[in-house]
Amino acid sequence: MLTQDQRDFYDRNGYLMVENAVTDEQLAELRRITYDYIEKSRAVSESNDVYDLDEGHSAETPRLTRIKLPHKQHPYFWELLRNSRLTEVLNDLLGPDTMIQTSKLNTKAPGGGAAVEWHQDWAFYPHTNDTMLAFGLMLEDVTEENGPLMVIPGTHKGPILSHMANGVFCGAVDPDDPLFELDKAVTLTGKAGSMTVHHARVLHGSAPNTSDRARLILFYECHAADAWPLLGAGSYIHSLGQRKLWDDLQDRLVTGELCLTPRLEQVPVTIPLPPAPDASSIFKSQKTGGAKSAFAKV
Ligand SMILES: O=C(O)CCC(=O)C(=O)O
Repeated sequence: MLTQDQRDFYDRNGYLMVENAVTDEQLAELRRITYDYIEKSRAVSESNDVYDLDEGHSAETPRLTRIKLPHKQHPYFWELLRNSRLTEVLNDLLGPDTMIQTSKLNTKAPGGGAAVEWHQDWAFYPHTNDTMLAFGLMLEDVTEENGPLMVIPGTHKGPILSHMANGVFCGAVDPDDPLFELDKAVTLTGKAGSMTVHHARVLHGSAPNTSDRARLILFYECHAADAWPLLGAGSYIHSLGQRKLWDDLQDRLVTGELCLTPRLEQVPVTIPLPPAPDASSIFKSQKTGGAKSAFAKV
């Protein structure tokens, strides 16, 4: 359970660091499964439903940007979210009825693993209310050198900045946007087993990995069951048809019950369209959408 101070900190700043979010045994199992996936990526030469490959990936030197949807790839990732300390933090911050929006295991390979340009997750998937967050569970130590997550405190209460470039949704803010205050950024480093929490509206990004160690962070993006997607990354539900939509909702329930009466709040919404030429992941949207880099300047 989080303390009242931790909850207040999250409400005020839009982020939180939770130490020892998993046990040593859970961490060891997560690492074993993850390195097994990385090992198996040697046989893969193009991005597919499991892997998003980084530049320079080969059978000799696996380089991934991401393992996609880990909670669907391996039951342990799903079990962890449903029955662990993570579940308690989820209920503390979102209430009893919670759903997963998506998951990803961002693997920033040693020596250059890609930056994630500054953005607000909300810009990708606006919902009827913003009771939404992302967990970032560190599977290896995260230091200044291996591409830590950075956040700008308090921005979850501010505007959603433009994520457009060249007329398309590029999934990143313009580093020259006067509303983007990089000097207020906080870097979230920690020991393996620590977990960051960030609100869906908080501005965040991460630099390339300049170390010789992998940076492995397992992200779970979740929301209260009464937050319903409007469009964007959640828009696949519109093409499912009623039966599959219903099944999908059950599959995404983490705790409590589904809620068929969306809570409508006064939230800032811009529909993330038109998409970048390749919108299959944030890395692809930022790259093919022509996002300007805030990290190139640093
Ligand atoms: O991997 C990271 O450092 C950040 C990931 C992220 O913000 C995202 O995928 O939306």
